[in-house]
Amino acid sequence: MPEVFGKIMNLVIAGNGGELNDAVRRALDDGLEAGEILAQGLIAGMNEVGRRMKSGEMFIPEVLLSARTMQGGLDILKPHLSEDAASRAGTIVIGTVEGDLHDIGKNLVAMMLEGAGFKVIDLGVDVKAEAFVEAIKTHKPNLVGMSALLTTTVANMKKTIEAIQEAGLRDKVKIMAGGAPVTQRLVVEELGADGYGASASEAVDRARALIG
Ligand code: B1M
Repeated sequence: MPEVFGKIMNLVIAGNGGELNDAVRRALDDGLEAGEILAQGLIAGMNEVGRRMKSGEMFIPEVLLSARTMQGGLDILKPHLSEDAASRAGTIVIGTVEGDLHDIGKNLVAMMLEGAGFKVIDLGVDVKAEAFVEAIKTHKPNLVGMSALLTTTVANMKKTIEAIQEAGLRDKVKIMAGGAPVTQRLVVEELGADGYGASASEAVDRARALIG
């Protein structure tokens, strides 16, 4: 593994945005793949932040700093992660469900979908079921994407699907969900979504398959 991945990982953990941005740009200049920089540097760093958060070695302000640092790196990688965006593959409304403020994974999914040619309407974080419903009425998407990172907010994915159903819109959209606490079985069999993505690239494949 190139040494730079370990460096990027440590800069995410340290929350050192200035040096991280330089390291990411240098890695790109050196010809490293954007996808590898993302997986082996940024995401690996954030996984370690998660481990330290859980064990009490890192606290919320530090985790926030790491999250902001990672977002800066993502912004630099964004144009390099884009696939051929020549044709619009469909429209997707995406958001992190009510009660949940985690947006790094959702942003990554949105970015990859955009790169793959989808028009993405990002509703942000803490998105209420009614806001998803309103967005479907306004934007008439082919697909709705929900993200959740907390076990306590997974219930709001179900609440959102029910609200879409109650608004008579369920047969107008496909629904995809993802995030660390959910699985294919939970999302499709228990929540009633149409598809699940374990990662941003899987989300792109699933979106393509669902929209046909
Ligand atoms: Co939070 N947090 N956090 N946090 N946080 C987790 C999720 C946690 C696992 C940490 C831990 O304890 N180990 C834990 C959840 C435990 C649980 O419920 N099972 C946790 C907790 C407890 C909390 C708070 C409650 C802490 C507190 O206040 N006491 C609090 C809740 C706030 C709230 O949301 N209401 C909180 C707050 C925060 C910060 C604000 C400090 C910050 C978020 C900053 C931000 O997002 N802007 C934060 C962070 C950064 C994390 C960790 C460390 C990293 C999450 C992340 O960005 N991962 C996280 C631990 C961890 O996951 N290792 C943790 C990187 C990202 C690329 O991965 O989001 O999984 P991920 O997305 C992936 C896939 O899941 C998938 O693709 C993405 C890319 O590959 N995916 C989809 C995601 N959405 C998808 C949608 C799709 C398809 C695929 O289709 C639509």
